[in-house]
Amino acid sequence: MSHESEISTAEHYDAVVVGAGVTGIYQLSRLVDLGLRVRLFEAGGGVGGTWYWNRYPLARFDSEAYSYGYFHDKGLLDEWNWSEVFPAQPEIERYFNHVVDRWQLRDHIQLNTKVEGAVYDESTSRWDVSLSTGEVVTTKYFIPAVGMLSAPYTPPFPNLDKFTGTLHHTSLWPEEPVDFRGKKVAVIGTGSTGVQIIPAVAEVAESLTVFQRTPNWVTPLNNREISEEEMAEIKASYDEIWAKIAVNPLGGPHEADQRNTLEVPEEERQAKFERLWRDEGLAKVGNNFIDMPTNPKANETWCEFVAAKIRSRVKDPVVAEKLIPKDHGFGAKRPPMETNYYEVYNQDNVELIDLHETPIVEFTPTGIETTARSFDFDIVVLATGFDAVTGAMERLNVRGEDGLELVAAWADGPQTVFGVGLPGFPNLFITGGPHVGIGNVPRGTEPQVNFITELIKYAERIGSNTVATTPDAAAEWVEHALDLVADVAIMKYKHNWYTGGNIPGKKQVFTQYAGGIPEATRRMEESAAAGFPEFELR
Ligand code: NA7
Repeated sequence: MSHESEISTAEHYDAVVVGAGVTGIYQLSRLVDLGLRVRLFEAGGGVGGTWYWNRYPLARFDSEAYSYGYFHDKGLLDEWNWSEVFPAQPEIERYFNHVVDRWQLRDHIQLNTKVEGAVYDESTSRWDVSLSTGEVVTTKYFIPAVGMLSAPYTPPFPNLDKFTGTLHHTSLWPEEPVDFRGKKVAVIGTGSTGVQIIPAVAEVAESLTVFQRTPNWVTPLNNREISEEEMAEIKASYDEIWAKIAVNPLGGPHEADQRNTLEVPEEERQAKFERLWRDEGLAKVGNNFIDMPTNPKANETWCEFVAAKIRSRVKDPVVAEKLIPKDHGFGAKRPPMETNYYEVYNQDNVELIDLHETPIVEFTPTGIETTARSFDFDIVVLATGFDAVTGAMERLNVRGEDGLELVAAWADGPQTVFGVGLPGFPNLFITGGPHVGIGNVPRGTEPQVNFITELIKYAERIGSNTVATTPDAAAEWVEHALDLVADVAIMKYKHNWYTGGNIPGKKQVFTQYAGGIPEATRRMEESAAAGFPEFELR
């Protein structure tokens, strides 16, 4: 192995990382620090991953900014100021550019370069990685950090290609601003993304038609500015913030109320719900009563509270009812966070179309036809989500031992150890894909990156050529991950991206690790201390 500090354009690397998102950037920095010759390939024209691609209007965090960044670099914590609790996309993109410069990673990153395939060569135990530039590079370690919400999903609407107006998927948003002023606009989809962009469009468009299939339990983001004084206080208390995050199952600065919902007297419970409603972001999940995800009756009480809030904010009772979920509880789908969302439906220029009542039949050259009406649009926005968790990996065209295709290996659901090692794919490690600790993404992926780094360090120290995940260890890990949700009430609802239920025909299986990020971390640390028994080093 080479330990050259100088970057060379040679075709062989010790490690190739794919994706310059929050996880890939951290993985790259750890490997560079090991002294490896490492290259990161990124399809986009800039760094930031999710925060590069999702540049639609009003895209923003719904995790508290001060819980999301990198915590191990005290100097970074000290010099970076967040302007809001939930800043918008441009500020987050600036943060990642700042980090890449601060950590001097720019020279190791090749932008505008898509990885189109990777094949494991058993004779050399190396990966041949094909790039959109036409080059093929070889690497010992191949580390896709391609994200769990990065493979955009466009539903197969009949005649979509015949539409002559402007069409944008929110996750492939152009760099130049899209002008909605005076335009007839459609937004399809009311997940976290739809809920963010809809108020932006409603404010300026001549008309906005929202096509909603399943309503969500949408609750207030309650964003606000962070003053200079408050930012100074946050900086002074990062250790305490970290201490809270480190023990929180979802990796957020929250603490569940240890009481069971129905044991709390009605009046006190309602007062707590009012506080949660006014609280910031995902506190509605993290600070709620402990049995909210597991006890359907408990979950119902919070849903009734939210439904009453929706009815109080939407003037037309028929529209309000359409916005209230009827077939799933809070948390069964990832709850979106809103700012002025419900009020949009009180505007004269906004109409809500319930696709359960009148489904889309097809696109036409000028718009959309449902079973009831024909609509003309200048712009259609697809806020239709992602082939989540496994989609980005499956689109990479990876072939492991004996030509094993990843898509085939995962036909019955993803097979991993710790969401990191894949049986049949030696020297390949993933992070931020299936079986990552569910919750705040950087908090879930950071322990994986640390684990991968330690594993590589160990393999290099003992002179190992091949690091192979054992099939038994993967089978055991997958069984454990599925057992964790077997009795979780809200997980019985399958129509969500965590289980693949948003993609027609996709195998429905829970794809994340619900044992909590601290527990996932503990298990990885235990493995490292025991010499990585889930892996065979040859
Ligand atoms: P989501 O949450 O998957 O939302 C996608 C939306 O698109 C959702 O409302 C879907 O309705 C709708 N959709 C999908 N397919 C169709 C078709 N065929 N017809 C009509 N409507 C459709 O994606 P987001 O981008 O909003 O958010 C993803 C995550 O990013 C979010 O959870 C946060 O973690 C950040 P459905 O509910 O399937 O009926």
